[in-house]
Amino acid sequence: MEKIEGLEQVLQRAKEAFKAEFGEEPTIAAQAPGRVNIIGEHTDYNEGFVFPMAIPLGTVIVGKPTTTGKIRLLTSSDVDISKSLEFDAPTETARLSPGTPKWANYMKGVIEHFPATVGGFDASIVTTVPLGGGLSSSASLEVATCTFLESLTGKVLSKVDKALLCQKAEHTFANMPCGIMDQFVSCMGVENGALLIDCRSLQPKIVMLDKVRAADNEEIVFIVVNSNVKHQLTGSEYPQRRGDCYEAAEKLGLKSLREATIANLRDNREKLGERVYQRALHVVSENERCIKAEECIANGDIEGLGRVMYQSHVSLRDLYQVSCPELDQLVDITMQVPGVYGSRMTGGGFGGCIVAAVKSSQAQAAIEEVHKKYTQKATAYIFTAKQGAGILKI
Ligand code: GAF
Repeated sequence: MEKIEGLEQVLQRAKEAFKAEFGEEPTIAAQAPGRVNIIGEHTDYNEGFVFPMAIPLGTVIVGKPTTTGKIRLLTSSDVDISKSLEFDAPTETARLSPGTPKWANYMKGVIEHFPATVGGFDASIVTTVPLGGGLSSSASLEVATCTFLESLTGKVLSKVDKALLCQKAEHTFANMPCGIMDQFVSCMGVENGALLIDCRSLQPKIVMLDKVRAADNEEIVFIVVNSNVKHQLTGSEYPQRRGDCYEAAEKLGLKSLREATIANLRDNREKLGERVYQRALHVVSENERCIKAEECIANGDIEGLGRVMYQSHVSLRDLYQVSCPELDQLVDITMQVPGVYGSRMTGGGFGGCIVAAVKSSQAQAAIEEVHKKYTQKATAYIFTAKQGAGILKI
């Protein structure tokens, strides 16, 4: 099992890097977590339901305002060629636009859309979220940036506005037409709680996870295993899935697939065409599973929770077709371990992670089984849910 670096240590690393680069102490520190989604996949951009929690991996940004009109960024992540970057702070006449290195676009997008003047600043960024690992490294960077800017400018946004701004940054500066789930939970995460989010009303329901127990009252934990197959969601597959869903809603005369029912889809199967029908069937049934998962937790029906998690995987694999052989293998391995109730791919797919609900006493055995049988190198975690983004004491 992977050791998880505490927030204090990450903050320390960011501060040391800042001091080494800029020769001063930072005055502002902000953090935002990544996320894992327990269930409800590819439903957010269909105004549906999702059920994520914020995780103890995240991004820390420390920095200081300057009077130079320049923004200087230093990152310790090993992505892209450039580790530091300098550009002019935006003005009325000279706005920011996306460019290279790619990691900076997530930050530039947030700076550009931020509803207050952002002047010059220096910042050091450290992330512990694996990049392209399906745990929302990008949302974590966007939300940490927005939180940092709130402190820098004194302009504080509501959490929903903040999530929407970060989503817009991802659409416009990273060319990724994502839903709202990742940014939302990174802003609103709750210690020990998952959020059942209605992506139409943007209302979250907090579900405490420390109450999730097996029939014998043993605690249930969520293990997350990274296949270490890198996903690249800005490719064509994600927008294509999104397009299929919009086509289905349009052909059914609905605002979104949130309003569709399974009977509705069956009656219109020919009109939709087989591919679009299957995509829509995944979304509509996944919404039902997501609601069911929360009911199962409330009723202590852990077997039921496990069942919908596994059904979700099968649906993502066969109907939505966003899984890959490595994720399927990890799900199959974990499902065979006694004490594992359910397992599924999590996040956008095409690589990234699986999440499994397992009896706490069996978590280590499940992880060992993965290391023994998975044909590639896996990285495994046991996550407890964490608080969303915030300012850190420096
Ligand atoms: C990615 C997206 F960013 C989310 O909005 C969501 O659609 C997810 O894939 C699939 O559920 O993480």
